Amino acid sequence: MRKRIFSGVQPTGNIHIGNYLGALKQFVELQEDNECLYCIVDLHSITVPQASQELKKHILDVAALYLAVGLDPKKSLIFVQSDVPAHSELAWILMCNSYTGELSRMTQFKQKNRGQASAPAGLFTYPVLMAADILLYDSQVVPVGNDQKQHIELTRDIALRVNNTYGETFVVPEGRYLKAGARIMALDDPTSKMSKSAENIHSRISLLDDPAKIKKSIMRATTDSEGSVRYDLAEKPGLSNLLNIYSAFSGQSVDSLVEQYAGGGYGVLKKDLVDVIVSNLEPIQQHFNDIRHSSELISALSEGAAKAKEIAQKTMVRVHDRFGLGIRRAGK
Ligand code: ATP
Ligand code: LTN
Repeated sequence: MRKRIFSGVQPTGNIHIGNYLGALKQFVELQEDNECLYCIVDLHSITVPQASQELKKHILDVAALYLAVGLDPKKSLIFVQSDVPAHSELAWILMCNSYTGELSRMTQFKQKNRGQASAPAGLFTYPVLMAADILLYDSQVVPVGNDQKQHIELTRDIALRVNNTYGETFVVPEGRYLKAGARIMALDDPTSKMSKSAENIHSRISLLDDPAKIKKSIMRATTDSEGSVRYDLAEKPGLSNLLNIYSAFSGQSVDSLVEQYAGGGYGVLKKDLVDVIVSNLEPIQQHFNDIRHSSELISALSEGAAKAKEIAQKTMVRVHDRFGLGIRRAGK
């Protein structure tokens, strides 16, 4: 059965292979049999300061990458969050139905807030804006990496709370998570996830990296001194991460890779992995270069925003009605 799917990616920094394998690849598969909305969540990205020109560039980069990896604007709605003002509006209403206690338990907030004497309030209420993104479109399924599980649970809690208090208002969404082990870890520190915001550029491979950079990042990736090729997330997190990446890009199982490289050292495996990544990213980069400065990209985003607004408007009429807000809009 066709489902309404929603997901979002922040336009901060270059999209990396963790985002691709963890999120974008699923987005492309899902658009075949579902009604998908994919949002570039620029309002989320300003929870940390952004240079305006950089942010504008990153929004278009992410949009172009969405298309380059295979999202088709004829099949999926692709749009920018701030083009649909209802996201912020619903976020406020949901904030009034969220508790400071539950928000302070969010691990992503605790991590991002670490060491700061005073954090922007938006960093704290970030998950409520995410809940608004999802609930605004009556989304049934939200494909995300495991790191977002807590935010999805919070979204469900808020939806149920509002439904119980104000009457049936929201569809309660479900998360669709990656298999264990499919989380891509940082190349320089396999105990933390690969992230756009990490300082060391060699901690990640961005989808737009050239072959020389990819080679450098993989060859210097942290492994261990044991030297034998074995999949063991606890004892050998660095090597296991490389095996996961290899397997995800090549479609070859981890077991068969272990067998293939058992006799050799890490160097051979790393060298082949570079080739596998480069050949997978090449067509994506080609497509990206073709469309990044095209009118096709701008019209896809405009059309996406217009259609998203229509759906959002309907939900907001319902929300206003349940809460007793917006007499004019609800028409009651
Ligand atoms: P940040 O550096 O700000 O934490 P990020 O790299 O986590 O950013 P997001 O925009 O927050 O990127 O995530 C986009 C999508 O990619 C989300 O669905 C997220 O769960 C997924 N994702 C992010 N990092 C990874 C990873 N290392 N492995 C698998 N999936 C990931
Ligand atoms: N918080 C998410 C990005 C995000 C999102 C969403 C994902 C914002 N709104 C709605 C799914 C649905 C992240 O950091 N990956």
